[in-house]
Amino acid sequence: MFSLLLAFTALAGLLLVHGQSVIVPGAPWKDTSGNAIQAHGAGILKVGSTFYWFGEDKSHNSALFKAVSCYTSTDLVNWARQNDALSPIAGTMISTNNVVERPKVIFNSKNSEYVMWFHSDSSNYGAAMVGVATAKTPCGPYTYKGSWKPLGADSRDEGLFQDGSAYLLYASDNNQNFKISQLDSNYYNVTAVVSQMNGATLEAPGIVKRNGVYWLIASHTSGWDPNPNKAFHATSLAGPWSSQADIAPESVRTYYSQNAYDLPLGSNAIYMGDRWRSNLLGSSQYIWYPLDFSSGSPQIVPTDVWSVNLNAGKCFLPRAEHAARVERASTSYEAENGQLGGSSRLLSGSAFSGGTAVGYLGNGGTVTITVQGRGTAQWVSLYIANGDSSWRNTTISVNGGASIVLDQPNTGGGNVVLSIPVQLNLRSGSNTITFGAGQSNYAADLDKIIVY
Ligand SMILES: *[C@@H]1O[C@H](CO)[C@@H](O)[C@H](O)[C@H]1NC(C)=O
Ligand SMILES: *[C@@H]1O[C@H](CO)[C@@H](O)[C@H](O)[C@H]1NC(C)=O
Ligand SMILES: [Ca+2]
Repeated sequence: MFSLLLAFTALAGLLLVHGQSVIVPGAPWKDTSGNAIQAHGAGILKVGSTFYWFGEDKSHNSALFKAVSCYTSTDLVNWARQNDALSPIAGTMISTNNVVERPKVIFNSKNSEYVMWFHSDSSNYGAAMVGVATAKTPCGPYTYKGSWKPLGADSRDEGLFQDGSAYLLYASDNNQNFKISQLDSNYYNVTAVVSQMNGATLEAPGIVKRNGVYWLIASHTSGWDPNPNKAFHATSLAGPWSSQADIAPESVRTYYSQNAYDLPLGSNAIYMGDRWRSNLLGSSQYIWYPLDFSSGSPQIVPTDVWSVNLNAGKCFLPRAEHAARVERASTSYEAENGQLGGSSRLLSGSAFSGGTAVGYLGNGGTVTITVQGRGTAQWVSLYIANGDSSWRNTTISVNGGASIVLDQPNTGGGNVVLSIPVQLNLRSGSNTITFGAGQSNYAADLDKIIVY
């Protein structure tokens, strides 16, 4: 897959953009004003050459409704916050005491109107409804039409899919049965169930159509915790749907994320997921990766730092980008080749690069890795394993300077490795990076780092 995507770069030049030029899954994403992007449970709408990103504003670190935000971009990297698309209305199902999740917007050409559907629920998720709102412009603000149970049945996580007609994709019947129902010609309601997957226990759905085949991407149900999201295919939305297939190795639990939206890109797509942080919801991160269809079944390409060429409909890997821009490749450094300090120790494991990682970091253990820098702020990905059920964190000090603290998710096992990005100011030439100094808690085990 990597070689395939690398081959793309030979076909088209890279477009340089101002501001950010790369997508870094799991980093704190900022909008063009420098504020944290608050658009969880994403829905993307394209109008002309502009992308609109709708999502849940969770800056209040609560599951309760604050706003459906609207961001615009022409490159999928630099996002400008616009007015809120939907705001709370007291005394309704979209009050600040209720839940509004997974907003999705499609355009209804008959009425020249944008129609937003969302998961509308009570604070204990007992109401299980859809909500609908409309506007004449993409960001609205939208006028709320109401919330109800489609065809009288539950609807929790949902998505929309447009294919001539429009369809609601939703977890129904207490999240047991997954349904696809057709919308009426106004997109104000559903008319009939066209497909029902009994006992599928699916959430967080999106559909991408490729060469006449519908690919449904969805997670299973594990609350805010990640699980291995799956793909199903069919040649009709009415099914029959295939059995489930992996879009990533099961052990990494979709790289600690849950599907929110799947955006077609050329002959592939972009997987757009959420890395939920249940005890700090506003700090939940965005996990967007290339979704490669070339093997015949969509596979996430777990790329630490990447960019998109919309004109060519391609994703770029950093190595290719660097080759094109600065003729420099990313460099990988094994933690076990660093200088161990204090009580840190080498750990063996088949999941680790080189069969070895450094453990017992923090709480008196450190490792110092010497890397080459370019004299600028550079993305560095830490490949970590954290078998706890909770997050850890590590201190990071560059060239003996003040430490920063980087949060480290639980990775789903002591032998499961995930990469976590951090931006560090490196000087030109040799730098030391020390992990785990001055912290009394244990950091995750460190397998290697990649400097981009
Ligand atoms: C949606 O359609 C159903 C079934 O036709 C109907 O019972 C219900 O009243 C409609 N809801 C709205 C809000 O229009
Ligand atoms: C790092 O993790 C420890 C242990 O979980 C926690 O007590 C501490 O508050 C965390 N530090 C930061 C800065 O988040
Ligand atoms: Ca290693």
